[in-house]
Amino acid sequence: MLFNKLREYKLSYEVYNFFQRKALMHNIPLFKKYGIKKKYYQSISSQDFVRLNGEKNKYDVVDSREFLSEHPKFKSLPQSYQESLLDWSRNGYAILEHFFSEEEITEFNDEIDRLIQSKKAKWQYGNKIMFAIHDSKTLKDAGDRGRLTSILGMLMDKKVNLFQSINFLDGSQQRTHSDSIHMTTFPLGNLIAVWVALEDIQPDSGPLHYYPGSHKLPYILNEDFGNLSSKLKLGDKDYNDYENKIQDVLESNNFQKKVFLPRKGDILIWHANLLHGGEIQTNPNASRKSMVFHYYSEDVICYHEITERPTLFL
Ligand SMILES: O=C(O)CCC(=O)C(=O)O
Repeated sequence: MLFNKLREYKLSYEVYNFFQRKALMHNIPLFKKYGIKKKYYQSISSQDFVRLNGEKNKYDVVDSREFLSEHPKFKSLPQSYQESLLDWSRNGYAILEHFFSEEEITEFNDEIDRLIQSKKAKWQYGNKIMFAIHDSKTLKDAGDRGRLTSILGMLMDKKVNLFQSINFLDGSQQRTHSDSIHMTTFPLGNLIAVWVALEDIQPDSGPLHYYPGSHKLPYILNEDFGNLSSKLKLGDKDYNDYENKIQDVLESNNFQKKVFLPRKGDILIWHANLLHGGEIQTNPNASRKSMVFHYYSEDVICYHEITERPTLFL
């Protein structure tokens, strides 16, 4: 209780961050580039960028259907991948079927079992294994596969770096959100995510859902749900208030929800601002083995809007 109270004060993590210079130094040249008067360990939020105009990503400006095929990587991809990727600008997601082979998926699942059995798996937020890539070369290599990062780099039109992984054995049942409230960048939009099906996904297991086209909505950041902080203290809203705001946004727009029911080895790539979440798991016995990778683009300020912390690259 007291610990949670302390966490509301920026100083609590600024002191910790002071000793994490190496993990935070990525922001230092970018603060300089954008004229942000901050130390590497200080809190940072969208409020620090209000007077700046961040460049938009290429395919948020021009249509991938017109220009993506000019990319040297594009022609080497299977026809079905090309079709899905061409709609990146319009949809904010792409589905690549059979991306990982049966053997690769078995290797990933065995590795996760091993992490769980050896108690190396870091369970957080209920049922999520966070950052398994820090404990497993196999899983890190899975997210770092050149044939994957080259596609992500093509969509972002810049190099991307794997930042985080999440492993699930069952559904997250997480309400609809955009990743940009958790992993935020300046300029906005420099995050990209991949969802990997580690088994055939059943409708009653709490599959991933997403709203095609919703990435074009304005980004919902702290100010948009009244969560402004003061010099010393974080805003007084909680994550539930953010989720309610997203629900309001969805209710006042007309996006059609889609539910992802992939086969083992299929992947879904999504845009930094695509609204998505986990369906309710209606079968309590169903598993939903899956893995998410989040990547930041190179040379952008990386932080966490909801907690106003700069991102630690550990
Ligand atoms: O897999 C899910 O149910 C949700 C995953 C998600 O929202 C995320 O990783 O950002």
